[in-house]
Amino acid sequence: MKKISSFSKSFFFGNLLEDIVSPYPHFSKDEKENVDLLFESLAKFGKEHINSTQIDREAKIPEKVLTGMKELGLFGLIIPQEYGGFGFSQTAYCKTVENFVQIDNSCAITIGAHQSIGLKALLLFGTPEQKQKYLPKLATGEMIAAFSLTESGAGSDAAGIQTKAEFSEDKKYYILNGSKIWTTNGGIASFFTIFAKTMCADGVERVSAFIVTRDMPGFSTGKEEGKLGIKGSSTTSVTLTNCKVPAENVLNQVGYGFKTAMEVLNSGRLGLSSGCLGVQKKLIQLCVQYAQERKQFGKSISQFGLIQKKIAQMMREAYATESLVYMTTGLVDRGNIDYSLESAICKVFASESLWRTVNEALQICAGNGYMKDYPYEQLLRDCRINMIFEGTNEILRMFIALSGIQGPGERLKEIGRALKDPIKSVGLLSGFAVKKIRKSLAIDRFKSIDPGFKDITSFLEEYIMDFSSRVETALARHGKSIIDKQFALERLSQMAMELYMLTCVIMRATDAIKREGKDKSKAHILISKAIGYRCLDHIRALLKQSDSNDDESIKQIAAYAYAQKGYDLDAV
Ligand code: MYA
Repeated sequence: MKKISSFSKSFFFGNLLEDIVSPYPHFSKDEKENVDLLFESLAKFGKEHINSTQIDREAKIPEKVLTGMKELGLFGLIIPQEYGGFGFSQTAYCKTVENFVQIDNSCAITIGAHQSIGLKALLLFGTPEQKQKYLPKLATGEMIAAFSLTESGAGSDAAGIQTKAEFSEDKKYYILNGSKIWTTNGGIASFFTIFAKTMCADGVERVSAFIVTRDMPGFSTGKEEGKLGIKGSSTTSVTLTNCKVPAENVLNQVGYGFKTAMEVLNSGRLGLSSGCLGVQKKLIQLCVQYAQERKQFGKSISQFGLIQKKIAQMMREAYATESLVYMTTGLVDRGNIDYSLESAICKVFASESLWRTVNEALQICAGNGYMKDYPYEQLLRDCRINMIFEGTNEILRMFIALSGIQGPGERLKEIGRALKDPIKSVGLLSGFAVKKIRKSLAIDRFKSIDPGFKDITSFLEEYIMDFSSRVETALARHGKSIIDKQFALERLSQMAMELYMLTCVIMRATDAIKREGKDKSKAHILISKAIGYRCLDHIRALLKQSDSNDDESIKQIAAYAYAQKGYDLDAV
């Protein structure tokens, strides 16, 4: 079945597919009750058994904590009930991750890597036999799962992996050779989703995905890596030396491994984003308490404008992240919607807003924030990785822009071809011309947003059009070489991010007003408007930079540093 197109990709054409994002999604009542019940047990378990400082110091999750997590069912959150899991939706899963990170990041990463990515390909693409064989054990945590894609020479360039899988002569096995690095859960997992290149029937090498278990001959994992943060989570290399993997352990079809990995990461990035949101909420709570208790110059520091500014910023960041994340998990739960771009947006936005938040939190607590007696320095170390793993934010920015412009690019190519043969293509060209004229006369308008946001939406609607015309200009200017124009792509992806974020924020605030009335939604209105005005300023600046920027000087400065092998301009 053809997927419903992506809401954010439609911006690149100047279209507003409002029906996809309206109304703002919600939990079902039953699921909310289940999630709330789990939170209660989770909070109690965390209080009694999880010592986050100790986990960080010893760089290990104690065995009894892992056992407790298994008993609570945390390894089976997304596994269907028929296989012994909770069968949570994407929204319920993300809400659980959001809560669990507030207890400990390493523990949350462990269940996150298990479900967001470790067993996700099995869930999405496994055969009934594969599911029957592994899911019950994965649901109880008897088997822990890991996802092994990255290699020393293939990080962001995931398609560049060198691990090979050769079909055995008797056609019963694939023989895997190669090594993977930085596999989360590597040291504790016994179920691995491993990606390797296979020769396909047409003589072309392509990536395939395999279920590999620890007991297979030729499989081994390396020592635990020492890390900056999330120290309790396990990270190791994986080595495959003539590792015999039964032919029936191929996940999805042979040669479809790259797409499989990308689909897994699309949903994995949402788990990570909800984790970032959870830490933001925890930091706000800690900082508000600290600021209200700490006295300087005879009064509570919470009364100082510069502290209020930081707290307000943290509130805006959390509200924006939350609106983005749960809009997007709602898209996943509706099914059959392309959300690849939206999940990348969530990951980039959530990890960067958490980074800004943890930085400000440490600053509010100043000297205390820097000390190990307080939780901030550990949280700062723990959350740095979010901008790196599951796709660096840089590569995801390129992905957002390039996959967005693919549509308009193909459309322009089509128009270009049609112009060469205008007589035959009269239908296409007149359709295009009509659309262009229609667009210049009437831009798509939001229909379901509360009228109180008119001052924001009228600009937003205009900027969606301006954005699409910048896309067209960039494509016309650079053609195919747009792929290498990273400054231009970064601006386009940032604009797409801001447009989607602002849409999610006002949809959510509108929903609050509809459900609770204006009086009870004052906080929603206040925060969403504050986000809106800032966001419009950012978009305005980005539109301006599309025409006038310092791209050339950036390139020249970098070239100078490369030529001098560093900084050679001593002042004295
Ligand atoms: S796991 C490792 C993470 N690694 C990455 O994320 C790798 C990043 N690289 C990439 O994603 C790809 O290589 C990129 C494409 C995007 C650069 N959905 O020619 P292409 C299709 C659907 O663009 P490339 C880790 O870190 C595309 O349309 N399809 O490919 C674990 C095309 O199809 P077609 C997609 O230039 C951390 C084809 O693929 C997507 O080579 C543990 C080729 O595309 C997509 N997204 O590279 C985390 N992308 O041929 C634990 C591409 O049909 C977290 N395609 O046109 C736990 C969380 C919980 C706690 C949180 C606590 C805070």
